[in-house]
Amino acid sequence: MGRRIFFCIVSTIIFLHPLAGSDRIDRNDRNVIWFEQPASTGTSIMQNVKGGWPYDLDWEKHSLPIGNGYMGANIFGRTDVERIQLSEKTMNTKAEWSIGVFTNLSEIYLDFHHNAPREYRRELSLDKAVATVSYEYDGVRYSREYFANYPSNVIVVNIKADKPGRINFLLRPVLPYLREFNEDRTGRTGRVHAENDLITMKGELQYFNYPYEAQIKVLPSGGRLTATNDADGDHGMIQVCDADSVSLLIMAKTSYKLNENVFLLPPQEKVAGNPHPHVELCRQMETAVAKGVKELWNEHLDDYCSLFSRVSLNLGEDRPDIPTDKLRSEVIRGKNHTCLDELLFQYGRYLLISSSRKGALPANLQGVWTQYEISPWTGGYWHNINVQMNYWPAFNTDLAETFIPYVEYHEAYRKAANRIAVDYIRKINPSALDPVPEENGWIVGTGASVFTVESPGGHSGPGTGGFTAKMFWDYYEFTRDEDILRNHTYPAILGMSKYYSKMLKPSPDGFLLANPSASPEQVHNGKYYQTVGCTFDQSMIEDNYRDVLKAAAILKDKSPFLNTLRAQLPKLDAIHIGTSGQIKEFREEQAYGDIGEYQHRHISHLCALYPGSLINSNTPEWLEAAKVTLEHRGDKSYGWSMMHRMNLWARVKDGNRAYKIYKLFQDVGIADNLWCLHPPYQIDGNLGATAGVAEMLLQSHEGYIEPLPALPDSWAEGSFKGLVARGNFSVSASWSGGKLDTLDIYARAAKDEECTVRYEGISRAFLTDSQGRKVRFKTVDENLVRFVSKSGEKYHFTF
Ligand code: FUC
Repeated sequence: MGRRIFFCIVSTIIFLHPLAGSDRIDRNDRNVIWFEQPASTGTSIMQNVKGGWPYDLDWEKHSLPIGNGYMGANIFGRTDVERIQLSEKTMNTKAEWSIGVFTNLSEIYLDFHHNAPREYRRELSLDKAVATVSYEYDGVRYSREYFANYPSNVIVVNIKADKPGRINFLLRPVLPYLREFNEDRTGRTGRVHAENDLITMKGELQYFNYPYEAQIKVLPSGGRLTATNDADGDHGMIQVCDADSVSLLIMAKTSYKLNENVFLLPPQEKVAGNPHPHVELCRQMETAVAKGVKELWNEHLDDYCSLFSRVSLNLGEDRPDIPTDKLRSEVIRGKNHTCLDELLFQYGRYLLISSSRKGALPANLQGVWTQYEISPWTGGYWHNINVQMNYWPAFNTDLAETFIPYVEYHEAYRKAANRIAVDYIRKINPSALDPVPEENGWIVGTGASVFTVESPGGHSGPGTGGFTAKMFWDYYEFTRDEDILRNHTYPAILGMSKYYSKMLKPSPDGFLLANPSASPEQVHNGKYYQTVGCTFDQSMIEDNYRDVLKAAAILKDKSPFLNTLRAQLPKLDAIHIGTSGQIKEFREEQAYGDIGEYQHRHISHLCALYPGSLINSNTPEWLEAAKVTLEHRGDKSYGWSMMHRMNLWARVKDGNRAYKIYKLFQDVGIADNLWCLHPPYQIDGNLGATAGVAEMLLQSHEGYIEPLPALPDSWAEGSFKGLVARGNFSVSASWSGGKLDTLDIYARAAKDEECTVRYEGISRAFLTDSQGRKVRFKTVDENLVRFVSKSGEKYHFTF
């Protein structure tokens, strides 16, 4: 990309107002990812690798992500030419499957030309959600901070120097992947215009026919700004000279608005009529400028820390003073660093908060970050495991609010999903179709984007719907919020059961089976394997029916439809043990591996074990059979699939095996910036890893709270604070020699709840309330006790 050289000077302005700086990061923070060198950026951003995923690039492996749910930025921390790659979640263009694809918005370059700096360090603090860069160059200590403020929807960059008047750089954003509008409708226009202290980037996306805009406001203290544009006015930039410090405020928006029309109307009409984002962006920028950088920082900290600080984990090791890439290489060479276990756990929480906030779209396959024109697998919402895995850590690591974007997304697509349900039932089981469209419920297949949802079929059966509905049940189970149950969970899970109840077909042997049916992406003889009533589909249906009946009992719903579920439930016959002693993936399978790839990445029949709950301690033969399946399937796989296996081993309560897979993931499943590599980068594995650690430390799916259910030998000493158990209990624990020392349970549900706790020998423990008064519990057996927990009370067990 040759840069144009004919500039006309628009303006030069001199600034004197001071910049308020943000707090420094404490170097002893445990939750810091840091490096001694900038991210490399050798690979051109314009390169989209053909014939394979472009997973080998610097962006994926070395840059550090910040985000506020709406926007994401990848920070390279360079001192020569800094690269800030900017994403905005509603930026979509045309992909192979015409469903819309998440696409890069801008590459923002800052030419510093500080070559060969000294004492360089860049880091990402997970405690404060701020990336920093600092180094010495030419006798000056330079530092930069980058944070993504959610309440004001702004990314802030603070650039500082320890001597006045020493900040000089050219701010030069680039709009990538521009192409003329064309017959394939893959066009994208855009221009970058600089005026005074503002750069505006504007353009149109052809396929869905909508505009986008981004603005960068330059706020210097001291020095001069010179805004220039080329003759066409398409390549604006701002030169900063001799400033003491500078802040950049970055904002971006499109005219996309989430509502049912975006899923129902043809591509060109989905967002037609929405206002251009310019006015809203200007208003937002004005508000942010008026607040000032210091207030934006404080606002960011208050907002972010209120979520992130709810959970802490300490696995005993003092964080050694070595950079994260070296820490990881030591782990790969076999040294045990439990601080990396902690860091990766907290990183998932950081990524979820950064990519999933109310009002913005849910976290997609890449969260909220993409450098690509066409993100791998469209950067969409894949419902045969990926999007569900994104939300696995939401509830047990006390981030239930991060699920709200999915709720909003689901409620917007539900009408389209209802139409899919009607078409599906009409096609495969017409006699069961209810004449009232809504009575046929809803269904979502694997593929979905911010513009489309698809029908099940092809490589994945309708279990994708129950898998999705499960998130809604967990949303209630962990919050025990009856408004959530009534207004969000019940409509979602009931609608799913309405669909299922009409698509099941009787089998000759008297069961009710999904037909067609497919265990996600399982391949036999080179083709996706099509069948009837596979374990994935049947178990997701059964789990859904059970959840609906539990919800109906709480809400006192007596509608006759529920009798249909009661009548169908015994005929679902989801789980079977095969001749190898395995949980069968297919009804027609005998020995393990008869059908399908032996070590296929998906292990969908065990969704009944996690995140489902049909296979549990009350079904010991199934639990044993699940282990057999896990053994055959093998540990090593792609990023996210190892993390499903980790959660599954945690559920069968084999902590050492779950930990072995966690270590394997640290070796082959992540990059040095700790992003999960499928490859390519996918956020699901990061979030699955966080869920997995939590599942090893606390479980609650069997009707009781079970601390340390799958503690590996390597975590013999430790403590956690604030993990959540079903019933909305916030749980903290400390242990040594692999045995609990203390257990704290904070009953947060609005109502008093029955609190049941399982732990070896717990009947001999001592229980007090927040006033130190002794609390009597009922001993169910030596290892199981029960008491009524009062809403808002805190309980303390000592052992
Ligand atoms: C599912 C998986 C793939 C990949 C894709 C995005 O189809 O089978 O491995 O993660 O989603």
